Amino acid sequence: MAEDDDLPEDSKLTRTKRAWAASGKFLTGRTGSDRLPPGQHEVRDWPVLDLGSQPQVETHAWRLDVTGLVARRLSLDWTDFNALPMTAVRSDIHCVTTWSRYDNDWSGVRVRDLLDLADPLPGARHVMLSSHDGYTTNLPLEDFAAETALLATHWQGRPLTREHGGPMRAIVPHLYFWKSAKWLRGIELMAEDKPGFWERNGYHKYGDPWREQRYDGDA
Ligand SMILES: Nc1nc2c(c(=O)[nH]1)N[C@H]1C(S)=C(S)[C@@H](COP(=O)(O)O)O[C@H]1N2
Ligand SMILES: [Mo]
Repeated sequence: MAEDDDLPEDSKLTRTKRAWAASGKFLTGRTGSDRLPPGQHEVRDWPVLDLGSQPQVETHAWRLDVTGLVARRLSLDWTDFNALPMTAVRSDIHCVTTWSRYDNDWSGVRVRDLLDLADPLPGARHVMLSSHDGYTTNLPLEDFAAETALLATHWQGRPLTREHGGPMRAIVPHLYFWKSAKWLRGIELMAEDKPGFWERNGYHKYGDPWREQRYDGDA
């Protein structure tokens, strides 16, 4: 797995998005509709956004590790993972770059079901997700364990494509989409919060689209 040092903190994309965060671009302060959070617009296609590398993760070499504050550390291979109960969830995507996409039919393993196996210790409050491209993102354990949060392998009935994070990605639909790590490799449970990639580059540590928490410092 790539270390944080290998990440393109100085790529054009990162510099541009850091500048948006610094200037508050896209912040409207308007209220959204019942379904569309403030400052968002609906799209029908599905844009691809990442740091520019789309790792090819072969299922024979695939692993998912659950580490940190757990009673039982897990290291699952693809066969172990696919033996877990599968769940289907329909949800909307809200990306911080202002597009939203309705009615995505995901299937995969409910995050909660996996966490139950690992048995989080009482002090576990936050998680850090890390991916095969070196990407990281943080969120509260409670949000990651939400009823609708999934470790998704399928979208609209078909296996997730590589560009969208296949063979497996996180989906946490109630937060901005940057929290939904593609090509997920590891889940670390932690006592204290710690910023991931975009959270170190000007983005909000929580990222609730309904409160328009785009950038670090937004209420
Ligand atoms: N591993 C990884 N996951 C990632 C990213 C990334 O660069 N690497 N980008 C995030 C961002 S900013 C967004 S908006 C969504 C985009 O997912 P999509 O390309 O399937 O639309 O993935 C998120 N998860
Ligand atoms: Mo994003």
